[in-house]
Amino acid sequence: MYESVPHAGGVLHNYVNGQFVSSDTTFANINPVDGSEINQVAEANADTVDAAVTAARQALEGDWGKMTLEARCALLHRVADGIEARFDEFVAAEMADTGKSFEQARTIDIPRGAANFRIFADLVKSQSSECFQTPTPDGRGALNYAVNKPLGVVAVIAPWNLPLLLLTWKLAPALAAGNTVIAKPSEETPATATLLAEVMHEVGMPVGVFNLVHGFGPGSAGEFLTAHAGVDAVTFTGESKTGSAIMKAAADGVKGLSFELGGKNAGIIFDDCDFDEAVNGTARSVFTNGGQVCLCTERLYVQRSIFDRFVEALKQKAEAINIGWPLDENTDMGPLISHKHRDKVLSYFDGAKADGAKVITGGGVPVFGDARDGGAFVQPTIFTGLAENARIVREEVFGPVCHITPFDTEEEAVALANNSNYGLAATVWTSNLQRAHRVAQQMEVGIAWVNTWYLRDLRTPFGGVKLSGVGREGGVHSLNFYSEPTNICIKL
Ligand code: NAD
Ligand code: 6OD
Repeated sequence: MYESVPHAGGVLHNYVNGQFVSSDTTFANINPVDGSEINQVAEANADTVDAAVTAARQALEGDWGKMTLEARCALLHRVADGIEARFDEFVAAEMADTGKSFEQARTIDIPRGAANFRIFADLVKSQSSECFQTPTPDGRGALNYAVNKPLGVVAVIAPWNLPLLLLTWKLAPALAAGNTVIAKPSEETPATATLLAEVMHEVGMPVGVFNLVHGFGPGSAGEFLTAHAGVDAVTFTGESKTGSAIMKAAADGVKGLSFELGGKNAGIIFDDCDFDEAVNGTARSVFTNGGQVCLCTERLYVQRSIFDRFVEALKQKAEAINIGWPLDENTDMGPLISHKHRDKVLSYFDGAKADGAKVITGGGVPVFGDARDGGAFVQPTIFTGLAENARIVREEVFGPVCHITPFDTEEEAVALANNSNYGLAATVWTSNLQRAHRVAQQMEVGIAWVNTWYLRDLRTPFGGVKLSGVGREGGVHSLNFYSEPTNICIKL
């Protein structure tokens, strides 16, 4: 498997001003399945980041700024073609960096990487602008309309859980709207972003339009970027506390910000639901990608009349999950992203037990008796019995775990679900149509699913309230964020 991973044993470079550039400092890229080193990564220093910002600024004023919308969109479709042409390499790289299953990388992560370019290349062609006929005292009137211009140089900072999907989710609309970008993937998952730089190069993206810098957050490429005076806007996906640090760094330049942050998402299961669908859907919403999706459900509220039956059914689902090698076609769940993250998740498990939780299943580390014992695996885990102020019920764990609490009335369920500092997503399971609308509309979140989870239409608004984010992306919301409308007022 490792022989087929692009750049295995080599060095992943930064991509600045149309060239792959190395660095005096490198760091190791580790495969979380067995703890082995995949390759080294060139860490961008402040000068490299500065060169990337300069290149991006120059590109705005060069060929890219002069390119027609049609030509820009055609180029973005060629980027999607380029990802698809090297599909197997992208899949192998994503699996090696994250340990996620072949099935997930093949059906979700990499296809969405290509789809993000296609949808925004198409949507931007129908981006509209406002137009008003304005009365004036002399009766002649005025015509007000707006033209959309790019924001300028945009920093795109991405997390490790869905590396290509989440990087391109912001990169594609930024480019479609005519901006130039500096992308910084997570230090944990540098590989598919590097392959993307190769694709950009191969399809002839004008020099400086797309730049890639590798590194960490504080004191490294992330901080150099967010504090750089030449960056006009920062679009970020990651932890809420990182969002707060970026907001402070970006304050001096009064930069535009779009944040998709953490979640502590609730699932409400009413006793009138389709029981099997609710169990299957909830298992998916808790354990997909090892629980490392910001939209995953970590708090479950189940109506008391079906509580014991539901807990038992979800336990059986959790225990049937195959944990293992990414390439094994039977694998449902891989390791967590790193040993450091596993330590954090396990500390939440220990805290829950110390707080008196009942362990329904899991709560520890699986033992394989092979090289996977060097990996960052944890067991799918379910707890019950804790009060709502317990740490594991309040804080985002970002692992394959949920806590289940019974409720009696609809009002109680709504209050419990909304009792959170976060507000990203909620899931409601019910067969009662009126209740579905009533409850979904009361959820204090950016997205509420009813009888499904993570069903996406990329044109819809996506984001969070409270600690879960600032602004909305998706469809026209993305294009609006990455555009600067200028109002033209013409006296008639
Ligand atoms: P993270 O915040 O640790 O890191 C995200 C990115 O920010 C990385 O590229 C990192 O290097 C960079 N970074 C870290 N500190 C920085 C700083 N001070 N300045 C500039 N850049 C900095 O997040 P993570 O651990 O990679 O991802 C997991 C988190 O992301 C979870 O909290 C999850 O909920 C959240 N997330 C949210 C969404 C969403 O759409 N709302 C999607 C995916 C992940
Ligand atoms: O599907 C998406 O567009 C998206 N932004 C998903 C976020 C997942 C969080 O981990």
